[in-house]
Amino acid sequence: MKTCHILGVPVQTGASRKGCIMGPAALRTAGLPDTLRQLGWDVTDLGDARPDQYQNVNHTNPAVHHLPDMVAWTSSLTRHALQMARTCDVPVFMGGDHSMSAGTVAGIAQHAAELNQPQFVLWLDAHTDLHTLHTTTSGNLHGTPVAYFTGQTGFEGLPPLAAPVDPHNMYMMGIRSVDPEEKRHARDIGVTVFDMRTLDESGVIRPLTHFLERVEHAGGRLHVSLDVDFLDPEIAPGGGTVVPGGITFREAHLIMEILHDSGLVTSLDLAELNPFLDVRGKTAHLLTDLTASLFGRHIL
Ligand SMILES: [Mn+2]
Repeated sequence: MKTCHILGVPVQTGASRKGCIMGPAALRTAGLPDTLRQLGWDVTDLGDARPDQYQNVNHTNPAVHHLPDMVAWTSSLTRHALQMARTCDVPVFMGGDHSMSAGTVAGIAQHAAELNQPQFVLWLDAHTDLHTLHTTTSGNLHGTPVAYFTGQTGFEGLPPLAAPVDPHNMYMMGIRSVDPEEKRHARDIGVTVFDMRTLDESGVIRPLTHFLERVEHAGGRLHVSLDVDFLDPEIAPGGGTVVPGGITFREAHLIMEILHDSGLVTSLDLAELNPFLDVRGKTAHLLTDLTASLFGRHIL
């Protein structure tokens, strides 16, 4: 039986709106752990992580806020993710705002390096989250994890990375809200971005299949990071940074089923669920159902 360890990550200080702290509780209420058990997985819910000891860290960019929180969460989550990756088949991280991924991906990538396998990341999000501490104008640090875990400069105060993810192994889908600095950065470092126009024109299957072939060919490990705002706000209202024109219900399930069929996914983030903004648990249920599709349930 394949094993899955689930960790709650109640972090909300990377976002401008409070509420993501309730994300893990909402996903448990929606039945995520039991849903995976019913699919034949050996599931262990590790409970919620806590941040490490806070340290006084400042930054020259006055917009940056809650940097000590991000530092404390990143060091804690890097350690947890590494340990989970060593001890189960597929770790799942229930957020929490997307700043969580600075730590989860850092730890996951460290494990891939131990195995001498390349780490790939599929970033499913309306945003590229490619700001550094210097380029962010909002100061919301959930807009920075990709730049951090791919080893970009501009993260003074954050833990040094054991194994940065090669930007050429980063694929992004669903992107439709990008700041000019991020656009330049994505091009410069070689991240592959399938924006909504590309997906409208070609559908989701071709770019995804192309990416999965690359992962398989390289003998890579694949982390999937799913942000609520990847999805259209009509079906997923429970996020603080929703953008119209997102992925539909059918597209989202199709993506998860293709990912499952590939057998390549080795870890998962569920980010940015804000139950305070959700409508009767709709988004928590959708994330649970999408995770079920990724773990082997076929519904369409
Ligand atoms: Mn995000």
